[in-house]
Amino acid sequence: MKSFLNYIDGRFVRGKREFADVNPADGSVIAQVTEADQEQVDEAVHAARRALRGEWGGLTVRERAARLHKVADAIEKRFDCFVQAEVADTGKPISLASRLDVPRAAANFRVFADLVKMAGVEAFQTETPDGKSALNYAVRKPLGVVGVITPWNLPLLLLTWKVAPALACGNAVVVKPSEETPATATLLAEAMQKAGIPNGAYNVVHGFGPGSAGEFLTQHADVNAVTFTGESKTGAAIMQAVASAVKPVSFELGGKNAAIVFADCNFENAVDGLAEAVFLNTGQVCLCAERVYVERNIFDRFVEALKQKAERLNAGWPTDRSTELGPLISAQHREKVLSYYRLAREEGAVVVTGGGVPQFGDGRDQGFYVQPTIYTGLPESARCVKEEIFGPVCHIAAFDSEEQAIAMANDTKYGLAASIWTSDLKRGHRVAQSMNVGITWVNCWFLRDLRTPFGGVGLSGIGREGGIHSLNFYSELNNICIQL
Ligand code: NAD
Ligand code: 6OD
Repeated sequence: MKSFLNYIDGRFVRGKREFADVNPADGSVIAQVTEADQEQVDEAVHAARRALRGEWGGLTVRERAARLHKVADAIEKRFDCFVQAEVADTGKPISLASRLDVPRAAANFRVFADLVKMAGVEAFQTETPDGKSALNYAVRKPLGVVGVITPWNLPLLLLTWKVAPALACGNAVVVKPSEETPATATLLAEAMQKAGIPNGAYNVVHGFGPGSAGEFLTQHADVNAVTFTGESKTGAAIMQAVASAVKPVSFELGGKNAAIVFADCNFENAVDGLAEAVFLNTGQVCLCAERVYVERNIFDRFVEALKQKAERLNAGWPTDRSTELGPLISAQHREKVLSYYRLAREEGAVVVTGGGVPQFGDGRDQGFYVQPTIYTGLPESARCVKEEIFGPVCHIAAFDSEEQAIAMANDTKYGLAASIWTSDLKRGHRVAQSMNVGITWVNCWFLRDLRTPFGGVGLSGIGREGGIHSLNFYSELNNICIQL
């Protein structure tokens, strides 16, 4: 049986306790994972601090960027290994891991390696009241040791989305991947070694949140900043943990994202786009649309078309290249999603399709699959319309005017992403600008340019990452003022 170990100061080390890593496709145990205790988290943080004082801290920006390109090379060299590990851990279809997760991991390193070399400094020539002048300029310095805590839905993509800019800015990191998906963060340690990233610059501690590695890391006195992706309530707990030390945080949290489909849209494009936006990764993407608002005169046609798409999704084995829909991540998460399926019925939903568990007659029946599900007929106040479910499910409601659609879409405590489907460009701009979210797509969804700001408002997060926004979070600016 495979073991996933902690990676501290350039060495793979075992902890005192272990937990099981489960394949969500059939419930089998695929590896044992070592759990980092307080002492090992301490060691990892101290190793990171030493790296900052040692070879890693002494590299120039250009040298750091060159090493990050080598990390990307090392990921690409072991592409299949990373894909297989991600598929086994998450149950996501191999086609998805091959086209999204692993290529994006390599791209994260390349993009931030290139961006950091181009990041300039601000400078101002200042006239003083007494007629003298001064030059102000800012220099970028690393924050220090950054704690990186990530979820299970896009494990490698989301981990490298934070690790790459943090390292590019000269920080050392201690990462705590999700307990559900320990594999690729561990494989990444091997890629770091191959790429010549000095010992201590990248450390991995495995474990859980409260009372385990996650909490030990966020509460550690020598961690300078915490960057976190996960549930909003976990973000709130981490915020409390770092409050007394006033540590900077970057939070990418949950969502209850809306899509607005106008009657003038390209119908086929909108249906294809929404099929992706609702069901990709079995709905386990923070950007997925769980609330779909459709203009009344195309409502029935749209609901029928999306139903056809949902019913044709191939829920195969994740390792099969033709599979389109994998299982949910765990038995516990499946129970949460099924509890919302039950609640939707209690709240009076019309079940357009799905709402249960598929039967396969093979090992997948021991896995964590659910049916892709579409509801209509719920009031906007229903819990299923208000709360993040994080499964392959959406509620579709009709609207009669642009104003009404905007009001319905914005009636949420979350504010991560929205998508607008229309052929009227002016309306596209107008509605997009009125969305209370961090990211709005028009006639597309999850189309990413890594230089753009990414993040949410309200319960969906604090701060923006991406491009210069990542560089700004992962560095401190020291303004220097020189009297001329
Ligand atoms: P989660 O919050 O349960 O766990 C995320 C990570 O935090 C895990 O590594 C976990 O071990 C750790 N953790 C849990 N409690 C902790 C604590 N008290 N202190 C320190 N660490 C702790 O989230 P999840 O279930 O893994 O992921 C799904 C959630 O993540 C969804 O809500 C989804 O919307 C959100 N998400 C958001 C984004 C985004 O970019 N906004 C991206 C992906 C996922
Ligand atoms: O594409 C990204 O950079 C990103 N952070 C995606 C987040 C997806 C949420 O599950």
